[in-house]
Amino acid sequence: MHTTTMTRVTSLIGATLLGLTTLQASAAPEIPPIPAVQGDVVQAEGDFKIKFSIGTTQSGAQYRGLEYFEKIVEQRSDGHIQVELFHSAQLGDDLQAVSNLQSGTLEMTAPSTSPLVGMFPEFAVFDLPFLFPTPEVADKVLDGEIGQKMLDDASRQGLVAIGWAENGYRQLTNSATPVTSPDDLDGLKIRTMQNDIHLDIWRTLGANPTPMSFAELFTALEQGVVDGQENPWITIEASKFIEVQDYASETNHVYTPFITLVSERFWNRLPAGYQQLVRDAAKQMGDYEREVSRTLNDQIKQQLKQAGMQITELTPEQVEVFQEKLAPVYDDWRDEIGGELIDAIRKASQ
Ligand code: TK8
Repeated sequence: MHTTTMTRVTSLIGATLLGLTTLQASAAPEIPPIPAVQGDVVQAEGDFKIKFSIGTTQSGAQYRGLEYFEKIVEQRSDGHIQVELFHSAQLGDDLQAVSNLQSGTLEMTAPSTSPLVGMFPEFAVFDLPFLFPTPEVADKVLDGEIGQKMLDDASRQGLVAIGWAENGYRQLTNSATPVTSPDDLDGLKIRTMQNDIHLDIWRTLGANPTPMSFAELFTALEQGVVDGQENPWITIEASKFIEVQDYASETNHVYTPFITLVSERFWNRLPAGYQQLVRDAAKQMGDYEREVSRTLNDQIKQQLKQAGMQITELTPEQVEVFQEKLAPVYDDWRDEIGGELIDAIRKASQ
């Protein structure tokens, strides 16, 4: 192999190793410990097994939440309910896992709401850009009447919706260029979730969006099928996107929740006491997962920087340029989503 290529390859390997070791070497993120189990043992008939599968990896905040859920349910059922956890789409990506719940081959999953908009159009409101100014506003909406009504409405089509958790604020990464304004997106191939509003967002910004399952994303980035993607810092880190993405921009352009779903077939077999236990555990899981997600968010961003990812923190003026360019997305979708729901959520941030 030609000497220059040799030196380039060795320096590349060196850099990557350096980056990873820096990531590993830099102070491990302070993850809030899994809390103690609250509440008494629930007496009920029968023994049950819950397979709970998610699409994100084992080192993300979501999986920590599942570990807490497992602890609560196994302890408070005195072992009569056993929970088995699966991550990294081992039992299917978001859409496949949902269909496995409907067919009864899987008991629980917690997908992002965005890929489910085809089944539950009301979820599209979460995909509107810059709708939730803070995580606290998101909590107020999700833990309030709006969130409860959405869970009730989504308890159909063979599913029971029992809680919310946090995927988080999405950030843009890519392998081609630093992005400080929509102009820098011209022609960039961006992977989006399988969701028409996200496609609309990135087309409106001037990029070339492609809808794709999360399970295929790392390989698509590695092979250059797409140049970039957008996800919260924790998912960017936990999915090792730093290995295939050099640049990131802190856009915070959409807040994505996770929704906790149970197979209706399984739910109907559970005695009432255990249904309430699973519902309580899902609530506690969601609260803890949010805490982990918010504690880690900035720490992970700093870690990615130290590991060599070139992160652009947009100024408020630069964010405004994105917001103005995306205003038409609200006009495009207001009728379909319902102006009332959008206004109610906007009111929640006042
Ligand atoms: C994981 C996905 C992921 C989502 C995406 O299954 O697809 O980019 O952000 O978290 O739900």
